Amino acid sequence: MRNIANMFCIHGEFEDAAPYGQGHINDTYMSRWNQAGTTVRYLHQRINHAVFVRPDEVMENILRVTRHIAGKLAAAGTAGWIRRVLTVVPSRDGNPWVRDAEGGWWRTYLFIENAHSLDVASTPEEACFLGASIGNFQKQLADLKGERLHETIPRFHDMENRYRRFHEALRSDSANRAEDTRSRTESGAKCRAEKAAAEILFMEENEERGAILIRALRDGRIPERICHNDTKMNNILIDNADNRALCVADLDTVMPGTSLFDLGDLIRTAASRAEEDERDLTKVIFDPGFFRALLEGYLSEALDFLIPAETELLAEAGRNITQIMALRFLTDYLEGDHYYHTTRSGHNLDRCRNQIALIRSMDSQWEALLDTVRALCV
Ligand code: ADP
Ligand code: GN1
Ligand code: MG
Repeated sequence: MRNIANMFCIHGEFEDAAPYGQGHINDTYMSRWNQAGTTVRYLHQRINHAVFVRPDEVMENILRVTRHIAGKLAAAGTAGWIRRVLTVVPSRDGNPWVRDAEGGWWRTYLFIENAHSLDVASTPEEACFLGASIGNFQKQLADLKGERLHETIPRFHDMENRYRRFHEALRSDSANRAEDTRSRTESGAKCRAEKAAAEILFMEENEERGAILIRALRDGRIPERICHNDTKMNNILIDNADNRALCVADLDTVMPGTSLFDLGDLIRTAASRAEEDERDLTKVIFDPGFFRALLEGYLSEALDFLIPAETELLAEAGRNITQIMALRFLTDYLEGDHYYHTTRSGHNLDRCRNQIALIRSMDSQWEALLDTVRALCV
């Protein structure tokens, strides 16, 4: 890490570095530097090159987006603006990345101090702040000029594409995890726990409904907007001082999409009362109070620019993005866990089961969720 970190334009004396954060995709490290007597931290990430095949384009997007937001915050005289947007630290030769000897791509950000991120919201008020930060992020980017941003992962939230890949994984069943073979084995209990037959059935039954958002986007019924595409709540930094959302991080997938993808991913994470990989499914409850608060926050920023076809789908967005995550976790499980970082056997299947439980919890209160949306969008 010392060698990598030294390739960036950082003053001072390197002290140490350690792995950092809970991300599923990149490898993240925090380093400490002695800058003439003051310890200053930086965040370094090895960009997952298997996931992001054009890291140069990822960084081009991130530079455009962060400079745009920083310019706005500074122009408005926002106090403490430097903690409200990620700042890319260039390499010593002026690039927003460096390459290591193994061909890896690295980037560095200023470390945003006195902030934290959470996997589960603790109060509706917190959910409200998170919602407002995503609405604000979309608003900040609404007037970004120039070329369309690169699609850093093509068809990322395209449910039809995700289902095609799921069916392929199912057909090949390369890790032998699809079929429930408990009747044919000695160790039936373990086998049943690790096979995915029930989850596969759920996905098949929900395929048609899952296509609602992507069809609306493709048919032009809802507008394409610049969005973040990965707004699970632990990608939002929260200020330790007042517990308000401070800065939207993890910008690799900032690209064209629909506002509903971002709202949906936040609903999925901030209105659930459990972490995404909680195995005790009795704890996986969709909380209508957190949902309402989150929407209130989001709409306080976004109601001005959303069109009716978008507001009609606000509840569906939460269900939809939860479904796409269940499907992606299941597909990765069937393929042998190549995509997401996992820390235990069956981790992706646990995540899939958790997301299905969350959908069931939403479905059991669906009419009330629609009433909430209608009440807030008048
Ligand atoms: P991944 O793509 O693997 O999810 P992230 O970019 O989300 O990686 O980073 C991992 C975690 O590190 C985030 O969830 C966030 O809590 C924290 N983080 C990210 N960027 C910064 C930053 N500039 N300063 C402080 N913490 C950060
Ligand atoms: C990944 O990078 P991270 O951990 O914030 C994934 C998201 C999923 C999320 C599920 C680029 O997000 O799409 O929603 O895991 N990011 C990518 O936890 O695939
Ligand atoms: Mg992340």
